[in-house]
Amino acid sequence: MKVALITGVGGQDGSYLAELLLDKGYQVHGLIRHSSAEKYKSRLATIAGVPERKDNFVLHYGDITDSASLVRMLAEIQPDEVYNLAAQTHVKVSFDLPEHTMNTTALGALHVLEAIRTTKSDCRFYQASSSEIFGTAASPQNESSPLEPQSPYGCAKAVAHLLTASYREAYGIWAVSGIMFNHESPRRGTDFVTRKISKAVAKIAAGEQDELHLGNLKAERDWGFAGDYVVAMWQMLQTDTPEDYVIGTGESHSVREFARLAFEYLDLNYEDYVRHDPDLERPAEVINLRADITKAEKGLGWKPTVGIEELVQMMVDADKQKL
Ligand code: F7E
Repeated sequence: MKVALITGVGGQDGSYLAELLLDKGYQVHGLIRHSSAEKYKSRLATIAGVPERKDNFVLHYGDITDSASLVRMLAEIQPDEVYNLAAQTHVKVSFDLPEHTMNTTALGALHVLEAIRTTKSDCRFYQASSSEIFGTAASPQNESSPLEPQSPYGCAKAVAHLLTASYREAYGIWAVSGIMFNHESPRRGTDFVTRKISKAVAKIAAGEQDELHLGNLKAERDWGFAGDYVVAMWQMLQTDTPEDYVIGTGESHSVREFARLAFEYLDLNYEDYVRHDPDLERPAEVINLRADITKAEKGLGWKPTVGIEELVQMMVDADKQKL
């Protein structure tokens, strides 16, 4: 039985990845911060409620800012695969909490890499890298695009990305970065724009909310379905040689367009409800991110299965049901 360790297992990606690996017959160990445990119980409910999954799933309280606990855990679990998904992942929050973001998102990755090195683990390591490392680089962005991050979060992810490559070169650790463009789902946190929109649309349609306040409506993102992206994470660790891959859909859409599609799905006109709020804008914005996934298509045989309209509808339907 293969053994995997997932940091950030209580997050959107962590919960989808844990399900995928459990269904493939892995024993999965998940690292979760004590303070997150209650909050993320609902995301892990699809594991707790299924005996075949639950029996092979072990939750550990821990933190990627605590390197000693990571060393102890690696020595004890002896995983075949380590997926580092834990981080402070909100870009706007990173402007308010730059040091915390660096400590978790950049140094957290370093702690995991150091733990692998010092325990002489021969595990394969996946680093959750992000399209935010490209920032203002011309789109479509691929594995060779320059790193031009525009936020403390983007900078922290760039450090983690470069450290992963450095540990691969310097110490021969089997380590890769998956450069993931935005990926969403009904499990997305409500402070990210897609879920903020889908939740608001459901509430407005039910007469429980009057307006939706948004920041930059012109920014364009490449939005895919998180369930597809965790498949790519796993595939990256099954290849013959450790290599980084860009993962996205190859299409970008503006925030305005996402909102329009979500409102239209419930026969509403977004212009009647969306209000621009400059306080929700960021000190620096990334205007267009669009993935060039040629390498992933060829090297992994990976393709997204959910388009923008299906994604919007899936999220609005889920929020309607939750109401
Ligand atoms: O913003 C604009 C905002 O916060 C998307 C994270 O998973 O993907 C995510 O980062 C766009 C931006 O995601 C609001 O200015 C307008 O242009 O949903 P978001 P993000 O910043 O793209 C990358 C790949 C990651 O790695 C990150 O961890 O939407 N926007 N109005 C707004 N954004 C938010 N959150 N809230 C608004 O009211």
